[in-house]
Amino acid sequence: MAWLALLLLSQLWALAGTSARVRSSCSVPSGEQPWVDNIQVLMEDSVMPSTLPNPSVLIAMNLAGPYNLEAQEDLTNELESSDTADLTTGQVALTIMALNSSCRNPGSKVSDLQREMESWSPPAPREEATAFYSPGLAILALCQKNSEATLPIATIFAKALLANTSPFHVGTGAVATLALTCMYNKTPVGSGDSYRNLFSQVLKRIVENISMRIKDNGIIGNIYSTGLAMQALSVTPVQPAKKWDCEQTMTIVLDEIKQRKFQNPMSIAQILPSLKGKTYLDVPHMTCRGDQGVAPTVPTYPIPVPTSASNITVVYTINNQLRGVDLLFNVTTEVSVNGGSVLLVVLEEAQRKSPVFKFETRMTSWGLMVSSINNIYENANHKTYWQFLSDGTPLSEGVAEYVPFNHEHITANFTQY
Ligand code: B12
Ligand SMILES: *[C@@H]1O[C@H](CO)[C@@H](O)[C@H](O)[C@H]1NC(C)=O
Ligand SMILES: *[C@@H]1O[C@H](CO)[C@@H](O)[C@H](O)[C@H]1NC(C)=O
Ligand SMILES: *[C@@H]1O[C@H](CO)[C@@H](O)[C@H](O)[C@H]1NC(C)=O
Ligand SMILES: *[C@@H]1O[C@H](CO)[C@@H](O)[C@H](O)[C@H]1NC(C)=O
Ligand SMILES: *[C@@H]1O[C@H](CO)[C@@H](O)[C@H](O)[C@H]1NC(C)=O
Repeated sequence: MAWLALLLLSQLWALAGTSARVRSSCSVPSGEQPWVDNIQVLMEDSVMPSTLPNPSVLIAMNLAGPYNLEAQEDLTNELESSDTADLTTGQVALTIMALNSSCRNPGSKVSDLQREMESWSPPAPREEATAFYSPGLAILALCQKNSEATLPIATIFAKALLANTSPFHVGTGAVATLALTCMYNKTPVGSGDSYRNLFSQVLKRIVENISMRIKDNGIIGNIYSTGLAMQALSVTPVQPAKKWDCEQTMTIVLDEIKQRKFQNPMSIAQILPSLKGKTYLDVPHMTCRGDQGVAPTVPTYPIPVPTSASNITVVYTINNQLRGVDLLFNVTTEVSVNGGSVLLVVLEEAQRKSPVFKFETRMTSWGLMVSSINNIYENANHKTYWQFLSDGTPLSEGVAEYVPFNHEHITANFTQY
């Protein structure tokens, strides 16, 4: 009899699948919950008045239910008083969603963003996929505020995505899925059918591409794109041909949390909603009570800190072969640092030994980014930047986080995206 009930249930699910909102979701086993609390506390404690306010952190803590109400209040106030003129399109979009998640009115920021997107020129077919990341955030934020007014922009966005021929990018695909799912869900059946068809056609392609990036262990893209990809796969109205195993992905994410892969507040901000069964599409539906947040028993999971018994040697090369840039060079050095040091320490040590290795950084939501080496600067207009590689493979973490191993060969290569 049980199988019959199951069959019936699956039939019902199949039926539900034809309507707009399906949610494949899964949850963290209660025994593992302290690990999640642990990184949430870490993220909330990173909120400092001096640093640039991070809207992604506010969204994540509000979706999860904040513990540190003081941090929540401070961050909300800072974001509320931030000036749109100092922010990029993507940052304005995140700020709007963050204020909405804190039950504040984003004020003129919405019309500023709307205006900016009305004069947006979509990326050319051969432009890199990440060029859709911030515009995707913008359409998501505008859709949540006024989907009808966003329809023309979202249509341009969707068509440009269809026409794009550059390699697929999981994080960007995930943001685009959230944006177009919002639009799809809010476009009325009937009069809006041609729009709904366009959105579902694009969603289908993106979701298939995300699905093709699910590894055997459940990671989607890399570990730092998995959080956004989980959000995308759990809201999309079009399911991938190959069913996604949410529990398997959840298991590997929890493993990686235990391996200290989520210590960067921004990485936590992007994974936390999925761990709590939430997505950015939940932002407009938050209920705000005055007295949320039950102060947690602060988790006391001992996270082992790597030992730094002896020094290690790291081979470090800086390389600029980019034509059109005056100063070409290819210099290698060997530096000795304490085992367990982050890559930034290697760069500092190299700089101390020789002025050729002089470097500068700038602060971003993900932490310090290397902006120049040997006086060659990244340039967004030329799409140039310093890429970091280990034995030829690009690193998936920044210099302030990545911990090199003994005799590793790190290269900083000036290149284009
Ligand atoms: C676009 C992008 C880039 C562009 C940014 C420039 C541009 N104008 O497009 C470029 C190609 C330069 C870039 C470089 C790198 N990136 Co990147 N990037 C992204 C992406 C896809 C979107 C960022 C964005 O536009 N956000 C929206 C705006 C509104 O937010 P924002 O905070 O203002 O965005 C800024 C920062 O994100 C910053 N930034 C981008 N990448 C990185 C990486 C690090 C470590 C830092 C500190 C800052 C930083 O540049 C953005 C524009 O100023 C994210 C994906 C994601 N999930 O966030 C990955 C992502 C942030 N990048 C990542 C990585 C690993 C890198 C590199 C370290 C790769 C490498 N091997 O060299 C380098 C940085 C090296 C350095 N010089 O220090 C990882 C970070 C993971 C982690 N735990 O640290 C992410 C999450 C992608 C992934 N899933 O692996 N990146
Ligand atoms: C967030 O925005 C939505 C859409 O504008 C609105 O309906 C909702 O009331 C806002 N939420 C809060 C808590 O202000
Ligand atoms: C996704 O997959 C389709 C094939 O299903 C392919 O044509 C397309 O170029 C891929 N990339 C994007 C961004 O859609
Ligand atoms: C840079 O120098 C190393 C040896 O120091 C060499 O193996 C490598 O091919 C050089 N790379 C370029 C791009 O010239
Ligand atoms: C170990 O590394 C530190 C830098 O972290 C350096 O100052 C010191 O000289 C190194 N010690 C040895 C024995 O190489
Ligand atoms: C380094 O950058 C140059 C210039 O973009 C590029 O041609 C080369 O392939 C890059 N090297 C590596 C190892 O990525």
